[in-house]
Amino acid sequence: INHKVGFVFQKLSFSVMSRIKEAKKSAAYLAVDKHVKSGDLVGIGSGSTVIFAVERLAARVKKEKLDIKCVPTSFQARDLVIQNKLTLTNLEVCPELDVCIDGADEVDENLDLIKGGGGCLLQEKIVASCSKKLVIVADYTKDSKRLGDQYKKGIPIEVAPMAYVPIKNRIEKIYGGNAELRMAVAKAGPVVTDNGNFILDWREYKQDSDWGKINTELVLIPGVVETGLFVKMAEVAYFGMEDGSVKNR
Ligand code: ABF
Repeated sequence: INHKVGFVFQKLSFSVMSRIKEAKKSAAYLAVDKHVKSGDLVGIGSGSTVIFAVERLAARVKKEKLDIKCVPTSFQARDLVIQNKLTLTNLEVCPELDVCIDGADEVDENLDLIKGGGGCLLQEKIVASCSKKLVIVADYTKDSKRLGDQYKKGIPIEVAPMAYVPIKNRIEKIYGGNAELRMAVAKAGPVVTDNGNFILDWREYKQDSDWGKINTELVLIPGVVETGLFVKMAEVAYFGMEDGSVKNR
């Protein structure tokens, strides 16, 4: 019986996974079609949904001879751009971008975001801040009323390695909750970001907080490099839904 239950469970979770994958794809394809035109300088976010955005960009470059240049937000994004034979550039050459397409861990009803579950928050925030608009692509599980309703892994905070303990203590003392050092698989050591820093995942904070204020306060702590709170940055978010439709906000 256990074997049978396991099999049914496996089948069910497989179908949920493939529904989520399809949702990511529809959101990413639609966002690319609506927001990218020839001549654009495009910020390329990180994560699994962005893979579909890059796939769509590559198809349009081939089919429509779309002329775009891409600035990646991580090692993963850079690799995606190269693998898909898109034109790679950087912020030194192109400091002002037309659009940035990126994923998110959670999007609330004001379009405030938690990002950085994949550890790429610093470059994602820099590239987004250099773009005329930040377009978020996500599946329906990321859609939330208030930050913290959906994403339970906490707010990622990128910190200088030497300062992670004092920063952790300070955050817990001022705001409460736990700010845990993010560890690599099998606790092999701390996760090190593309920028050589550590990440604290801050959980059990108050959900109805003023995130703009908290973000500003956090980045003033010496050693805090950036936070995964993206407040008033996104212009629009596309959510692929369970029924195959795409909703935007
Ligand atoms: C990046 O990838 C991150 O800011 C966020 O943590 C994550 C979202 O990933 P996915 O698209 O795989 O859900 O955008």
